[in-house]
Amino acid sequence: MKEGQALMVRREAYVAPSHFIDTVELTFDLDPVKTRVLNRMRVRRNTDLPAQALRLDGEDLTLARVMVNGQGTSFKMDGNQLVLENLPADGESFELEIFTTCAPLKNTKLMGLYVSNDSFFTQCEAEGFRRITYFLDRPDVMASYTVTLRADKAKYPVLLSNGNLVEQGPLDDGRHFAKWVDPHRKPCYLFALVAGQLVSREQRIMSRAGKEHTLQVYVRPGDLDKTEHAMNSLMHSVAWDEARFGLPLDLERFMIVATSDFNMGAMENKGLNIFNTKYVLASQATATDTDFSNIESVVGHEYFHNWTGNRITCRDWFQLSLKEGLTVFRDQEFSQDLCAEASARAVKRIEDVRVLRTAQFPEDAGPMAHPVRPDSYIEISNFYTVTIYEKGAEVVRMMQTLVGRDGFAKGMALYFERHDGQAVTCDDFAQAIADANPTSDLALLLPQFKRWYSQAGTPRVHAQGTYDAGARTYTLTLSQRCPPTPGQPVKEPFVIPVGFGLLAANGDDLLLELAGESHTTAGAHATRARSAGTRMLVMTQQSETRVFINIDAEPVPSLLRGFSAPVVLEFDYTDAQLLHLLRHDSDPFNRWEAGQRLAVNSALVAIKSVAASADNTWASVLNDAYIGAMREVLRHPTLDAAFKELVLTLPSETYLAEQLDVVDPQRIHAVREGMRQQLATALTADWEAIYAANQDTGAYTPDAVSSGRRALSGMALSQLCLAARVSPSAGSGRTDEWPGKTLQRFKDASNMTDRFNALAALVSSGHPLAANALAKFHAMFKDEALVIDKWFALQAGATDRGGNILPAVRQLMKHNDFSLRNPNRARSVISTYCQGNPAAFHRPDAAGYVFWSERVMELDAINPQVAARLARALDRWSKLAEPYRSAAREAITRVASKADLSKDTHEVVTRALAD
Ligand code: B3K
Ligand code: ZN
Repeated sequence: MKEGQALMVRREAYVAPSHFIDTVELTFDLDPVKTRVLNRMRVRRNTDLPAQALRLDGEDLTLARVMVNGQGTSFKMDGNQLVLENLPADGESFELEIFTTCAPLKNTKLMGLYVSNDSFFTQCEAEGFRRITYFLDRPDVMASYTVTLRADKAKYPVLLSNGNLVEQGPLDDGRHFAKWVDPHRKPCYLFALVAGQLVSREQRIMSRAGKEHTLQVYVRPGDLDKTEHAMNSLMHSVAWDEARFGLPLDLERFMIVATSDFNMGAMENKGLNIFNTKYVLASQATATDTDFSNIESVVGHEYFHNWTGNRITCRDWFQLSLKEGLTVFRDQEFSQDLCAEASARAVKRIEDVRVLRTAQFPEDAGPMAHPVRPDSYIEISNFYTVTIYEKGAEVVRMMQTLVGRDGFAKGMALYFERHDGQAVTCDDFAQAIADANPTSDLALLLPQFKRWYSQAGTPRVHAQGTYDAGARTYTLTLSQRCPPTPGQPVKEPFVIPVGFGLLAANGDDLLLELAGESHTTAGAHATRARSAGTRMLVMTQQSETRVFINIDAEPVPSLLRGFSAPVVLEFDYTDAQLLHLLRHDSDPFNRWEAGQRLAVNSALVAIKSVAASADNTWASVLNDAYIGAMREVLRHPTLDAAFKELVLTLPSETYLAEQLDVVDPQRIHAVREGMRQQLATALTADWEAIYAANQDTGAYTPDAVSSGRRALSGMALSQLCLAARVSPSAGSGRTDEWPGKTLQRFKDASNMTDRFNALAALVSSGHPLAANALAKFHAMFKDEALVIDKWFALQAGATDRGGNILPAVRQLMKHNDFSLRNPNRARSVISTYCQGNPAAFHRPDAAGYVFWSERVMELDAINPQVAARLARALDRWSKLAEPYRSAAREAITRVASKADLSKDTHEVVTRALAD
């Protein structure tokens, strides 16, 4: 890869397509070695532009024939493009027929048409359709598709494509065919086909409008008993989108198909979603509560794309967040709305924010930082990022905050009224939401609000509060700044909604009255002026001050409630103030956040302390007040278990690293481990009580309440096994019994969550019983690929003891069950080690980085998308302390200098080196 710059695609260079393709008739003769594809299109020139050649994209295709209106025609190749000149130049349509072949069995990139477990699957987003046939492979070219599949009937009894099955029947030589017509125009990235030995669970449903639909979930024979949850999730999704946004299912038949070889989570192809098995298959014996909840949100996510993404799609790939940010927002809202209790909604919000802060904030601060609507890319696959998805969802969430929930629903309605059937931009979306709410802050501030789309980086909001006892006022000053990011040295102020409250000494929310704001006015305005609880302060300036009046005693401020904006909030809280918020804040997010801040503060003091303990062990990082507060949370009579588990979970090593200018991963790990051990030993009796109280969650259901109890009891086991190792005489004095009890729990468990938690507790404590349990676990689940992924990941992610993990990982790669070609399996070992186990990966001897560079290069030759994701493990190299920093740089340089690197990996490593 040397052309780098030349291959850069720029948003500003967008031009409409030279031609339109109105209809596409595809005929496939499916054969793993050589599949023949006949593509007959009706094409017409875009008469708004000067006449020009038609340039069709293609990749790894063998071209056999090109015909225009039934006649052979001249063409030339320009790189990967098929160039047709001398085409009919009037606005009339013409028929273009292209005959190509491709080799699905050799397709290890898993883009285009490929074979997995003897079945055919496709993945076209973003630019995979060009690996199936020559085409205008861009999302603003929308066509009607008719697809005929022909294949051996015994080997491929099920033949699926988008839309409706209109005809099927036998052919000669044991072959058969199926013909599908999609009633909806679509961009080619939503095309899909599946062929193979599959079975399906089927469900008929009736929409609110009285229309009947068939829902199907296709899996390999033997997996049918693991499809009930996916089907239930799909039914909930259909009902939710109709109820919340008035968006019904627009197809007679909606299919989900699972495959075990898939680059990502799932794909929203029109009417024929293709999923990674990880997000479909679940039974209580094989899937954890987290798996169940991920399935619910991914099934929801893909289904919601049917409107946000498919009915209205992206004009170009720079607009990716138009569909992804919005659809993540929708799946987050869906999961929250399915929660019966308010506390479970809060738990879901905290989990979402945790992902944002541990994955997106580092991205926004590193070499791959990009705006929610990027300005350029080399390989679009690299921009399916947490910024586009999760930060994009936060931007949509802020819009909802600024216009209200009903206002947002009105905005969505206007968006569909204006743009249904079109390929549009992020501007079109924001404009529709604002226009539907003309008096809202969003409408008034729209150009400034849209800086969230154009400026990268995480803004930092600094807050300062002063109480004046004489004047009975509380003065709050908020200021914002956003650090520079690649290509954007200076930022303009953002619109930042800051959820705000003031807590009295008894913990109650104070009445909020702003100086100069009348409270004599009647009606809605008066309510707004004098409101207890949360008030949304909309920041627009670099710095602004507000004065709250009639405050009788010094309050404690609660800022950024509900995490109302994707920013870092800086406020110089005292420990006493944080303990007050942890105890009383009416906003559950900030209650949790207060506990996290306390833990972060203590961790940072230890990490930054000059005098490291001689052997890098840390016995008393946490103070008594913190431990007392955690005990109070554990013993709290009404807080629910899921919330307790979140509060007791210490900030991750990655999150702590982001709070530092120079990162010593070993030091961070040692301090955090010390904190974990302190909680384990100081609270042993409480952990025992918690385990006893939450051990039995009754007949298995993956609902929020019982999942929360399993999560908390799993945490208790893990803490008790840790206590047994570091302090066998703590608590009841018999902590050394816990590893044995945990092994028994592992054996007796009636569901995967309890079983896996017990196994993980043994493994993470490094107890000798772990080896035995791991072997048993493998033997029990040797035929369950998704469980074996967990088995691999647990070992690759285990606590490093004296550098033992890297050799174990190398050993795991030699295991019979290991395969580099299967993305789930490769990720379970390699990504877990390089991206999920910082202390094992960042070795002073650089062996972790050597391993990383070998795997990136090895994977790059097989599957560039998987390689490029792994390549991002060293994004934050420039923050590392020595010797890590130099060694990491050397490893990245080694990858960057490899000949024939894919443009995926090339883009990631060259951006990293420019940091
Ligand atoms: N839209 C797909 C992502 C496809 C990525 C291809 N590199 C999944 C999703 O976000 O729903
Ligand atoms: Zn999506």
